[in-house]
Amino acid sequence: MSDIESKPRLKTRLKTERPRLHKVILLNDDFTPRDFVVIVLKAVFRTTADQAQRIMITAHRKGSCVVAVFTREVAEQKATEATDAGRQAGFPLTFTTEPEE
Ligand code: TYC
Repeated sequence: MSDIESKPRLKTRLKTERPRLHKVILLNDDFTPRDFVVIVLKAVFRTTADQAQRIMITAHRKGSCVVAVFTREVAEQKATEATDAGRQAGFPLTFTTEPEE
């Protein structure tokens, strides 16, 4: 018998678990203009001007800020789209994702 053989699972899943949500995180840098960060937040994450301003200023002061939470696919898609918008304009603006606890 193989050493790695495991007992058959007896429990059947009765409930479908909700997918884990992933945070999109905005990282500060020294080069991207503040106004550009606000434009990207409004366009990609559909925030109001006021929310975008607060998120940008928090990342600027603290180094990073959670923008929003989504399913993994949507979080990765939006982080990529927002990071690409920065690259296209020649800025090092970066958005990352991480799973929620
Ligand atoms: N720190 C940038 C500046 O002073 C502005 C900025 C804010 C850039 C937030 C990125 O996530 C960021 N021009």
